[in-house]
Amino acid sequence: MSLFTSLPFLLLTVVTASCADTKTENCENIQKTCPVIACGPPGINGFPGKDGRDGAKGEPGQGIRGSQGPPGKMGLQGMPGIPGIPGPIGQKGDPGENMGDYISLATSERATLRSELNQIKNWLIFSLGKRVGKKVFFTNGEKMPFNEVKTLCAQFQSRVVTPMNAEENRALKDFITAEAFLDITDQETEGQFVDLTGRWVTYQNWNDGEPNNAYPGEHCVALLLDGTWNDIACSSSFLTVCEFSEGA
Ligand SMILES: [Ca+2]
Ligand SMILES: [Ca+2]
Repeated sequence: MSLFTSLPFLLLTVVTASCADTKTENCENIQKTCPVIACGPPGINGFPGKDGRDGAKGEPGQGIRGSQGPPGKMGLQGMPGIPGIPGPIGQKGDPGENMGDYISLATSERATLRSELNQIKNWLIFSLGKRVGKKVFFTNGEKMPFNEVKTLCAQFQSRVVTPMNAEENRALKDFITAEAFLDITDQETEGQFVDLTGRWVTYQNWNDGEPNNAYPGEHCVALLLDGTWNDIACSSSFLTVCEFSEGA
């Protein structure tokens, strides 16, 4: 045993021997002031010491990196930017056309177009149609029931042919190559023939014994090849002839 480690034991021995030579009261007083650790009561715990210094930075972890998260919500619309700098002034333009010259040219072109259009119309009438007064007759050469003839003529802004006088009736007779429907019926009142506007026809040119309203009822009218009329069934098929009004 070293001297340093045996020192407390030696001190305790000295004190004990000293106390044995004195009165008990004095000994107790001595013990109250005794500096030896072995003879006093346990001390109170001291305050915690100061925090230690930060340790060295550790190595990165070896865990698996997570997947990228979804994009965040769209932010608010930004404020409009400031107006840009005005561009440079452009070059001076060409002088405008004289409005009077333009109108004159347009008028001249319209006159030319009108003349050409009339020429084309005359060619069509000469080759395909028949003009009488302000009427022009055209046919597609087809035979069909009255209602279909009426519908077809209306599609071309015209009407089923209707001779209003002997001149028109003669022109129509010269034009047709087969018996043709006229725009005249007595469908509303038997025996009272009117055109499709409801107007009673003042000019009539019936064949002998016509109209006879033969069975099962004849309420439409056909122009025969000799120019006379015959009341016939509307469901029968006759030549399609439409009349157009010039200038309409
Ligand atoms: Ca009839
Ligand atoms: Ca008849």
